[in-house]
Amino acid sequence: MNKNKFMESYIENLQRITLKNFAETSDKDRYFALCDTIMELINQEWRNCKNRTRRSRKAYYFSAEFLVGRSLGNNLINLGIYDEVKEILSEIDIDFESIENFEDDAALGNGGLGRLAACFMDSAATQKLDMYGYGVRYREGLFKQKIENGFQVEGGDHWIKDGDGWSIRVESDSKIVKFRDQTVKAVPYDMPMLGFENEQVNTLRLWQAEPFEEFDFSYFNNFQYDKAVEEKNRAEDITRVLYPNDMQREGRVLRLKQQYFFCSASIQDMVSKYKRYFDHDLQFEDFSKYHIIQLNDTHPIIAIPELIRVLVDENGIEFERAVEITKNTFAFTNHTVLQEALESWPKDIMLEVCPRCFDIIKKLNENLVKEFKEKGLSEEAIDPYRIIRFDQVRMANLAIVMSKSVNGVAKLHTQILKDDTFKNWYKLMPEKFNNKTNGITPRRWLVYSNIKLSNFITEKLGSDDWKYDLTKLKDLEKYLDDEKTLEEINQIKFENKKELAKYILENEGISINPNSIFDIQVKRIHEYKRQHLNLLHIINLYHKLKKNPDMDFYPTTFILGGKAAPGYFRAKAIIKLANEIARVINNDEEVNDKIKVVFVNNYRVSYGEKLFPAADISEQISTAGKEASGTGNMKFMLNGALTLGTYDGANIEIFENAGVENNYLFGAKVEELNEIYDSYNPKEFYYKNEDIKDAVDTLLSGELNDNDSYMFLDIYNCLINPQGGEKADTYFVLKDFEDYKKTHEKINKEYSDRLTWARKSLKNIANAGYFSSDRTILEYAKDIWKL
Ligand code: HBZ
Repeated sequence: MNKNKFMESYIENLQRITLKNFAETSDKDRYFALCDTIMELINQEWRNCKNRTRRSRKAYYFSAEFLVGRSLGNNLINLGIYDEVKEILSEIDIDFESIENFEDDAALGNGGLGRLAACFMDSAATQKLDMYGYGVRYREGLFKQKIENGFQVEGGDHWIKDGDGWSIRVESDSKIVKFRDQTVKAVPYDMPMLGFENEQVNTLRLWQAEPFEEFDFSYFNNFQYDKAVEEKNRAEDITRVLYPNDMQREGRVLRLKQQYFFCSASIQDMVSKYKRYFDHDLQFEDFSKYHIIQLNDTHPIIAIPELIRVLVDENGIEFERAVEITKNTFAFTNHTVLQEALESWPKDIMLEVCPRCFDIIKKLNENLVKEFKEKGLSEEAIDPYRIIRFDQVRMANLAIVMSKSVNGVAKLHTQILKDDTFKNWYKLMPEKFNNKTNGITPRRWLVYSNIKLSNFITEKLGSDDWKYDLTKLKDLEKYLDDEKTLEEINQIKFENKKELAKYILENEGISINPNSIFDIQVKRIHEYKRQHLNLLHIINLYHKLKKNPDMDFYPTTFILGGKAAPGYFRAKAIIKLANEIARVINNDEEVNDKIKVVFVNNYRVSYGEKLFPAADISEQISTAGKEASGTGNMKFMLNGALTLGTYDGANIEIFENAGVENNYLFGAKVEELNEIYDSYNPKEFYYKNEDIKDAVDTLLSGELNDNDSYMFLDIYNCLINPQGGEKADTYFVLKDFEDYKKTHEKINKEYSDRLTWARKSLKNIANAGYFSSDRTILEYAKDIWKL
């Protein structure tokens, strides 16, 4: 990059888009001018990539969510010009940080599933894999969380209200999407996905719904302006908002419309390009030679009948042939074993949204049943496989029949899919099933967000090759017994903790001590993730410190954060509980130099970038068997935190790689929980264990105030006093409490041996290489996509 030229074009852009003199421009102006300048810089390479890959085999990642976060810093890092641009800006007296903070997160996802898609985009480009992302351009991303009087209050997230510096509207590639009762235009917005210092620019294409005709002039001419506007709104409604439920299927018509909308537009896009670029010898049999579609969970599965529809209805291909082509084109990833997340659509809703797709699904189901009957299976034996049963379309079954690959996202998770969730399918077609343990991009989650550690690693390894091949971190192990290195590690962590403390003071109004242990749990709020186990433990610890102020105890700051789905009462109760515990403890001068509790407001990607580098302890405490993988656990590990975790998801692989002795494993294993499932009685634990009783009773003792919301009663009930046929403590919080508490005591003791701790921290960093999404995406490319 030519520095002078960059500066020149930046100032030019700034003045052109604002019509202001430089001194009069605002942070917003300066931010958007910088986006423009960077987009100009990558334009050529982006076009080159598009042209070069026209006729190559590509992978298409279909996902209803891409949780991208901010792009400015990450793009500069990937272009290799982060430091230079910062310098250029400071030369003209612009503070980079304030421009950076102007950018709203692109929060087009709920949590792990959406963030994984974004990490995959980064890694695919970095590995020079031709992967295209297809998704939805929601006008409103995931709601903004405010905390009022300890309660979560949701606000809108109109993230592009000031503009969108990172997308190009490609009007000419618009598609028409037809619903039974409505026809809309799908307009693509393309975001560049930059590889790390390698000139590869892939595309994330997000579709926005607009009225087919901007204005219906018949209404207009009849002075029915409201009708005309109504139609416009009805079209725009489709991509107006991201549904905020994670791990919970959403059964509304509008949700299926969203899914069909982006899948139909994407399939049409692929087919029309195929016809355009391959037309001289067009053979649809070859379609699957050039396209492989990875389905990110059940949300995009409607793309399967849509491809058949386009092939059969619009291109005159015979049904059976279309089915064969389709079967070779799709692959399916599952992200959860929670039954409440598995999508099924009532026949009526499907008929209302996409009747032709329902027709096709029905035919696929009939063929399947026929095939099974010919094999001699009884009606009953066929039941678990049916795509349609009791007038419900079971999306996972549709995907499994019609895909060449089915994968889980961590070893244990894939095993559970085989043994349990999809066991019938596994018996029938074992060859389809495979594991792809998740990963995270080290560019965003270390190089960008933890500059100090990143520079330190480069210095120690004598090169920055590790940014391209994260397994190179292993070489850091040669410093395991080097005191100076270990002290430096502690120093870097301390600096990061000071920065976080400053940020938390500014944003949460709570002052925390950077010399205390930073124990962090950030993720969506869900019972299976057991934030309430964390909170019950804090309550009990607080009481112990009150009773015994001279107790040997290393000061600890417990930090929690995450959003609850707006309709998930119990998750919201957990948030209220966290805030109430924080209020009581932080205001109690007898203890607040020893423990503090912070519930960070509006946890999101850009907040995570500040939290992961500053953690000593990473809380990964889900009920064994329930967290498919987790990816936050990897972000903490890569930044040198020790995992306090159950034997679940990718925690297991973290323990395997970094050594269980360098982390803190606790709690029951899946096999044990399966065994005791029917006989489990949490009351036994409650009556036998004083600490448990103390913590649970506090929910109702009056010491904590839920402002008559009955929220704490709800948590109490779900643990030991189940209502209306519910099972008590389904997530085994009380069962695991004692072990959790003891493990915390161990942590608290061991933390004061600062060098031994640093050694463990280094062990984790050095062995985090496996968890790069570069590794994951290469496995998809090799085993499934054959790219
Ligand atoms: O996917 C998460 C898993 O819980 C987590 O363990 C894993 O690491 C991550 C990436 O594989 N699953 C989700 O985030 N699931 C959803 O977000 C979701 C959203 C809407 C739904 C269902 C699931 O209808």
